Amino acid sequence: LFGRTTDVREAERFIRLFHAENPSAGGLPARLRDVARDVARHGTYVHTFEELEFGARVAWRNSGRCIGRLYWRSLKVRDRREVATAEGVAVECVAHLREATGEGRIRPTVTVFAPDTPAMPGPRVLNDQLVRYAGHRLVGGGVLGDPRNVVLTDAAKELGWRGGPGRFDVLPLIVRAGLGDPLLCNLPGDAVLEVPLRHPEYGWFAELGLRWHAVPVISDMCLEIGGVCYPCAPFNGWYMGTEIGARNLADADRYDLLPEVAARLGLDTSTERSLWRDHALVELNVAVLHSFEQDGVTITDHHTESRRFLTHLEREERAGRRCPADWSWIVPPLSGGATPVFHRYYDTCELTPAYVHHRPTH
Ligand code: HEM
Ligand code: NRG
Repeated sequence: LFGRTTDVREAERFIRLFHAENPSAGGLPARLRDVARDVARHGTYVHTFEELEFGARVAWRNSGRCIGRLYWRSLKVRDRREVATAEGVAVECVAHLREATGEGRIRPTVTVFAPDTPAMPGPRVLNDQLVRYAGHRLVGGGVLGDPRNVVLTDAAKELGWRGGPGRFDVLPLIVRAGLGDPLLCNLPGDAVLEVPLRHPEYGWFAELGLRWHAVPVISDMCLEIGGVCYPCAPFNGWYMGTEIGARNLADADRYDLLPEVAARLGLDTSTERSLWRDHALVELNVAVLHSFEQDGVTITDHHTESRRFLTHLEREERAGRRCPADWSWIVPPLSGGATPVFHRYYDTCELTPAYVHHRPTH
């Protein structure tokens, strides 16, 4: 066996959950019997579209690290379970980007490709997100671009990619089907919306030449539903500004821009006590929110999103459900204590369906 067999107890638990939350579906005993029979005969079973859609949405609802869960019911589910070839996956990932981007009106979307079965593992995208900026190793040491992606960039070059070298070169997709060789696929430029960053007050900010892509599409997590693993199920919502302004562009092991922004702001960087880092962080985050908003690209700020998340918790409680949350991921990386999510503890249980990080494949 190369692939994976389904645990029938997991399957039964999911089918019961689906019917408990969707009483109009009907026919629970018959469905349980059919699923048990299919698992016994074939080692797995096939979800109905309704089960898949519900499973993908509940997996979002169960994501303890995600602050954006208030709208979990509105997730758009693209059922592409018939797609298992590398070419097919690449084509559908591009289609996902176009549909989810919506010219800036971003729609939370997941595309579900073929699952692991006892006979064959499902396809996989090796990129951790569909859109990633290259990190080019420089000869004298150091990295041009996003240091987070040097290994992926090496892999792409190894497979023949000739891009860059710039600071924001969009990497090609690397897709692997079943046990086959990886396929390289360049993303068409018009499928990748990007936002050039500028500041509402400081004209020089645009000269820094910074940009970020509009849509975060996580493509290296496995969607687990009722004992079935979908190893390729790229999903997206929209960005919270701090992800870009307080982490991607600010972290010392990412774009590390605080010293440059502080210098341009004319801050005193000779002492930590001038709080130049904090000041630069705020202006960087102002620029991110301002630029996305001006370009009509959906984005949220951490104050609004924190309040929404507490509304979500209240709703879940009223529905009689446990809602897992991981404080260290929920609290934003900027002004944590100024947001209401900071001042409390959360239920740390783990629930399925779920999006999970699987063993790295490269
Ligand atoms: C993590 C916001 C939609 C699933 C996160 C994080 C943020 C966030 C800020 C933490 C990221 C980090 O610190 O690196 C949002 C917002 C959304 C959204 C604003 C807008 C609609 C979604 C959707 C899904 C999802 C549609 C799945 C269907 C997750 C998961 C994680 C996460 C699984 C953890 C990722 C990991 O472990 O690396 N989200 N999210 N989110 N979100 Fe969301
Ligand atoms: N911090 C990562 C993205 C992680 C997920 N964030 C979301 N997810 N907003 C980054 O690229 O900065 N989402 O599905 O919307």
